[in-house]
Order: sequence, then C-alpha cells, then structure tokens
Amino acid sequence: GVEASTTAAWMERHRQMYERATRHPFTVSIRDGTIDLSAFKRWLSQDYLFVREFVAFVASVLLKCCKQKDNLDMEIILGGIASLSDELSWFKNEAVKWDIDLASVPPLKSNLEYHRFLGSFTEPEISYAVAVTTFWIIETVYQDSFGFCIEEGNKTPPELRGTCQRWGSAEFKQYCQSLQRIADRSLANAPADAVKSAEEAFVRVLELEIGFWEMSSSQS
Ligand code: HMH
Repeated sequence: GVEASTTAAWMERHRQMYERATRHPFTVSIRDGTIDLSAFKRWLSQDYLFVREFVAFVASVLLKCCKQKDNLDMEIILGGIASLSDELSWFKNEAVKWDIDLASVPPLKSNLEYHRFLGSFTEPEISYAVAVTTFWIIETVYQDSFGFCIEEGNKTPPELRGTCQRWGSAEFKQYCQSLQRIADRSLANAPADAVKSAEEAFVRVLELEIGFWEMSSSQS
C-alpha cells in the first residue's frame, strides 16, 4: 500500500529504547568478540525456555488471525510456528555442544516476567492487530540484534556464528518484513484504542527484551 507505516513511525518515536534493545552490550560483545561464554550459555538456556512459551504465544496469534474475515496472513504465521519447531531442535543440539542440561534449567526472573506478558495474549479481548504487532517486534529485536553481529567488521567468535545466522540471515529479515507489512495493514484498519494498545505493547516488548539481555549478562 501507499499509506505510511505506523510501525516505522514507532521505531522512530521510541528510537532510544529500540537501540537499547538491539544494540545491547550483551549482543555488542558477541559482535566484538569479548562475550563471556558463561553469559552466552545462560542466554542459550534461558532462551530455550522462552521459545517454548513463545510457541503458545504464536499459536494465540494464529488463532486470532483465523478468526479474521480475511485471513490471508495465516500461511505466514503458520510458517512461523513451523520454524519454531526447527528452532527447538536447534536449541537442543546447541545445548549438547555447550554441555548444558536443559531439563535442569530454572527460568530466571526476567524470563518469567516475559512469560507472563506472552500469556496475557490468550485473552480473546486482545485484538489481532495488537497481537500480530507484538509478534513482529519480538522477532525484529532478534533480527536486528543478531544481524548486527554478522555485519561487516564483526569479530564474532566462529562458535557463535550459527546462532547469529539463525536470526541475522537475509531469510529471517524477509520474514520480519512480512510480519511488519501484516502489522501495518492490521493497524491501518484497527480502531484508535487498539492502535494505542499496540504501541504500548511495542514499548513493553522493548523493555522486556532489554531485561532479557540484562538477565543473560549477569546472574541476578
Ligand atoms: C527473548 N526474544 C527473545 N527470544 C527470542 N528467541 C526471540 C525474541 C525471537 O524469536
């Protein structure tokens, strides 16, 4: 369409917070090769638990999508769920490489806080526009964060390249751009109160993502 992108305007309006989420010292330290491997292992363990909760969240987005009159976005979201199935296998494989026993990892505080936020989307009162916008920004923070780690001039350690590729690849970027188009189209047709809720959820995701990197950086 030709209409201005609501989501792009929010990225501008909340640019400082967006940068804090996508250029966090944790991911910047991956890019410059100074990452503490125990912090990386903490992130990997916690993110596995996150992704398990994220599956249920994306399922709730899919359900809201299917209840729309025109549900052309269904395939994209269903594809996202299929990728998460691969992603869970990938985490289990990585855990073996890093000698992590995933079964014995307890979720830390910031992770639990994020789980609670994701769980709130199962409420039928939360609209599809709010849910799909939230889905887009969650994926985009990872795309931008890890994409930066494989951009020109990086000193990312070879053993972390696979992780960065997973979310930093051109394919994942295109997927995020599809989600952004879906979010913008939904927001363009949503009532003003839903648009306001979506912006609040956008900011909340950025806060939760910053909290997640902080948790990974230091034992707290
Ligand atoms: C915390 N945010 C977090 N984990 C992820 N795996 C993603 C976003 C993207 O899937």
